[in-house]
Amino acid sequence: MKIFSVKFEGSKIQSNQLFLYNFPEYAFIGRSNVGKSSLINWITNRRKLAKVSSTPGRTQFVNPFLINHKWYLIDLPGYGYSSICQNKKEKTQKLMMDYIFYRKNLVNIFLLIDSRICMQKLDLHFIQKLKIFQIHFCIVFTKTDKIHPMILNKNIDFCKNQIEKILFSMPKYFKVSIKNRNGRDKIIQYIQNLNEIYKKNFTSKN
Ligand SMILES: Nc1nc2c(ncn2[C@@H]2O[C@H](COP(=O)(O)OP(=O)(O)OP(=O)(O)O)[C@@H](O)[C@H]2O)c(=O)[nH]1
Ligand SMILES: [Mg+2]
Repeated sequence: MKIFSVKFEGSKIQSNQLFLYNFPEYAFIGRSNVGKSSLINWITNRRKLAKVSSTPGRTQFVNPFLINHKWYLIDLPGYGYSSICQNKKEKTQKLMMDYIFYRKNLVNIFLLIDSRICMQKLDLHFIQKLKIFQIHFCIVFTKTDKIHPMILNKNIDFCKNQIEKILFSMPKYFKVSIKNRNGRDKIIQYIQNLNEIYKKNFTSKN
């Protein structure tokens, strides 16, 4: 699938500002600084679309990007440590949670894990919630350029083990490096497949 059009629809700072279209949505979530905004920029091939920073807590709102006039990529604030003040952080987390757990058009969550740091308590807690709310998700191991391939595989096995204690099996996962330009095509293909399924289900219901 070629990405020929990308439109930023403006930051949504409250849940009631969320848009009403029936297009499928794909959201990126994970600890602050894991690489969510960078991955969106890379998928869309636009360097400065989503704001990236080396300081955790850069993305603070729900940021929707309309792709090819037909589906959305959603950049979300991260969870865990961030450099923003407590009051702001609480609002940001509520907005993010409201979006994830109550959004009907949300087809899939890409849950990003830093391949060097592996699963942390917060990630596992988040996966538990996704399970309870029956939200479809897959895992993306990020920053794979920063780690030796053998350690990467070892870390992935460790994560699989942790996840299998919560779910019956490991969900689909991807390995990406923005620096080495690895993993983009597989993610786009995955989205394309889910778009097809969404289209079929949507047309059969209407
Ligand atoms: N080496 C390397 N650095 C990366 C990669 N992906 C992201 N980064 C860097 O990681 C830092 C954080 O990236 P962001 O995309 O802002 O992370 P985020 O998850 O959106 O962060 P918040 O919005 O703060 O939650 C930036 O300095 C990026 O350049 C990667 O694949 N390889
Ligand atoms: Mg961000």
